[in-house]
Amino acid sequence: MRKISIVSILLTFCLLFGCLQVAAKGDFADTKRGALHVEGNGLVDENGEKVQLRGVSTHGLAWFPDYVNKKGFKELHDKWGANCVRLALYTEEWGGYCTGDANNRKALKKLVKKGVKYATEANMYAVIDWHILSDGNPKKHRKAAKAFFKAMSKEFKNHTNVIYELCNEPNGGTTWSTIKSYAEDIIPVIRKNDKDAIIVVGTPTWSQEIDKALEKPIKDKNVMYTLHFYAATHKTDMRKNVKKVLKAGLPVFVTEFGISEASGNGRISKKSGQKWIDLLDNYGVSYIAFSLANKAESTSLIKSSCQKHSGISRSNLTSYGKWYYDLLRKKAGKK
Ligand code: IDC
Repeated sequence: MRKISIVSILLTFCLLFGCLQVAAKGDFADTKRGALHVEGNGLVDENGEKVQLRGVSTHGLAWFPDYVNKKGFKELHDKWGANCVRLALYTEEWGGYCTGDANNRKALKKLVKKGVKYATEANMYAVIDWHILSDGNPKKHRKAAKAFFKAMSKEFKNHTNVIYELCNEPNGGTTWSTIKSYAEDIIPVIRKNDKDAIIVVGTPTWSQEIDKALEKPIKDKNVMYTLHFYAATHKTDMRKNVKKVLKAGLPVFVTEFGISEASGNGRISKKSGQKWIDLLDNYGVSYIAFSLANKAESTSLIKSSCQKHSGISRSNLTSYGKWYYDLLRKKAGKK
């Protein structure tokens, strides 16, 4: 009798431990998880286990190229507990991919390749972000986008950790039907080289109106939709809308967020930020914080007094940076 109860205790323990292991595995992903697929409203790995990507976005690559740093990226993974990094390639702003000359394009492409290499070496997923912003309508640089994604998907066709983000934040009244037709033009170009990579498509009004995508989704099994928020500006109403969309099963990826005001400046709200994170965690939605830079603005993770691109310590981070660093570490089971 006694023996049986010891055996059953042991068995229960093993079962519980096994479950915990699975939960831990499902919670923190690195590239050993292999190619990701969309299932329901989120991502799963090769074994069908849920994956939540949590990471950091660069600032504009043209402005802050030095943060694409081998050691720095490794630290993002090993120390911060990030499992993905986003490479923000502005299309129109200063030094943008579509405004500069051929040399500029060449240098930026090189930087993206370097970024993917370092992310891969550090066991992270990499999001290649075609960062439209002042250009508002993604169709404005459709040709350049097509050539860019053709080259990138060719380059990375054997990578299972590269994710393509087709248009950061459509705005200026660009409708979902315009964005959808742009995406349907670009997706086949990528699919020709990589038939099942994850592709993330921006949504109207600075990627806030994901409900528009729910009304008319794109027919492709590995497409997700972009949601962006800045927590000091975007609060309860937007969260309600997002919850509705997630409940309906739309695959959502927060490829960029901050806890400052939408301008990237002003005050920060950790309270609203935490509410957002709780919602996203609850549904296993992936998220990426903006930005890995020391620019003197509220949405910078690094203090403007810090000139380092690696070896960055917690004390080098802004209040927002510390908040996110602690959060990432905790989620990755580092505390
Ligand atoms: C901002 C940067 C700022 C830069 C500007 C360029 O923080 O330093 O001068 O871009 O126009 C977004 C955009 C993102 C913005 C960020 C903050 O995706 O490019 O970065 N933001 O304004 N959407 C909402 C906020």
